[in-house]
Parts: sequence; structure tokens; C-alpha cells
Amino acid sequence: MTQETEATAAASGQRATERFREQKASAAGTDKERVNRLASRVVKAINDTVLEEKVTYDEYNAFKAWLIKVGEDGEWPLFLDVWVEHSVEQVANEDRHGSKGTIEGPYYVPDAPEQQSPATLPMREDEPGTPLLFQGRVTNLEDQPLAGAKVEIWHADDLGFYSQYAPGLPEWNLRGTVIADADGNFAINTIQPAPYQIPTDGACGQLIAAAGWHAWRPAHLHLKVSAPGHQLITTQLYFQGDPHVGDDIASAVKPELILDPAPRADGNGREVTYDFVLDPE
Ligand code: MBD
Ligand code: FE
Repeated sequence: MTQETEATAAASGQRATERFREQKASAAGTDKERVNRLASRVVKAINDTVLEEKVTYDEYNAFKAWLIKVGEDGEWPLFLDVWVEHSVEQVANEDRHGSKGTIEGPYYVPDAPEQQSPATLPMREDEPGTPLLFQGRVTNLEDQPLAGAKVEIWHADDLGFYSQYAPGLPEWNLRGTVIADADGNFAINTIQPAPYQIPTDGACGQLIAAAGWHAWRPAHLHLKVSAPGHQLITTQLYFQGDPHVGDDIASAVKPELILDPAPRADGNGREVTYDFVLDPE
């Protein structure tokens, strides 16, 4: 069977592009004045850069070739989610009083199989990695439990690959929808993900190499937490001590989102508690 390590930028990029088209690429109906204002500012920012930096024809053509390649590799979702989404998220969530959110990234898949808490995420029989018990409570701003809250979770495996975007992984590996109990409590058994290196063999990797940047995100759990009458929160949780927690390529780490799991009493991996507070709709 094909291994997840044989993932290519172009294959995962095309998949992310298709998913985006299916789920989110509907016309926003943005009015003419707004389009005029935003498009004019973006075009002006590029022109200002050309004039101030005295950009040459060689540089302009390299830029053009690179933009063409981003599309060919299907890497627009990756590029935008790594370098732009964090600002959009900041604007979207600036008025929230509950838990912090952060970016969704390109690898969410809706409708992962649902389980009642306590749950074990779908994983291979010999799934590599340190076992992790992730548990907590979902409440409103008044600290009242939200019975039956929905905790959607997805994350990379111990080699940093996501199911449905790398070959050879079971469809729902390390993806699940967990329903909290009557007290808003949830418990999820999984494994600790590895730091994630964005694909180095596509257009985004080419930019990173040409600019002398690094390609890493710290290890992270992705989550969407929701309950009727409350605002859904999209977030990620990171791990204390991760070498990239201070320099995420996607600028999506916040101090409130860093977990520090403790060894489990039974010696089987680690455990951590994190509570979610949802804002009313
Ligand atoms: C990821 O796993 C991710 O979460 C983001 C934001 C970008 C690329 C890969
Ligand atoms: Fe991710």
C-alpha cells in the first residue's frame, strides 16, 4: 500500500482546492463599492512594493511564474491559510468573550463519524505516537455546562500527515465528532500529533526555500466546538516545549492555546484538560 510519506504537494493541494470549491467557494455577494475598495488597496500594495523596492523585470517574471505554479499545484488554499487567514480570524473574533479561536487551515473535513463521549478517535491498530487523553468541559460565558455540545477534532498523525490529504491512511484516521455528556464534559483518546511541515515540493515550499524561511508549524490539534444557540469556535491547541511554538509559519499560536499534558497515572501516555467557553449567538 502507498505510504503517507509519499504525499506530494500537488496531490494534497489539489484535494484541498477541490474541498474548498465544494464547501466554501460560493459567491459572497460583496457589493461593488467594497470590491472596489479592497481590490484597489491590494493592487496598490503590490505597486507600492514594486516602486519602493525598484523591482526588476527578472523579479516580476519570477513572481508571475510562481503565481502560475501556485495554481497548478492547487496550493492557493495552503498559501492563503498559512500567510493570510490569521488576520481574517483576528478580525472575525475580536469581539468574542469566550475561548480564543485561531485559523481553520486547509485540511478540515465536515461530518467526521460521530461518537458519544468518552470517545477514541478512529486510528490504525498500530497507530504510532504517544497516547493522549484530551478532556474538558464546554460551558457558556456564565460557566453553565452546555449539554451535548459538539467537539469536532482533526489532527495529523505521528509523521505529520492528515487523512484524506496524504495517501495510505484510513478515510477518517484521527478525525472525529464527539458529543459531550449532560454536564458538558468530553473525553477523547487519541495520539499526540507531530509538528507539521508544509509541503516542501510545491510552490509554497519553493517560496519558503527562496526566502530562507522555515516550513514548520508546531504540533497541533484542530477543533470546532459548537452548541445550539452559541457561536461555533474554530481553534487549535499546541504543546508546551514544541520547538516551533514560538515561530509558527502560519502565525496561528496564541498563549492561551498552549497545552502542557502530564504523564498519565497508569503510565499510558499523557493527559490534559482544556475547557471551552462559547459566546452566545
Ligand atoms: C496545516 O496543518 C495547518 O493547520 C495550516 C494552518 C496550514 C497548513 C497545514
Ligand atoms: Fe493543521
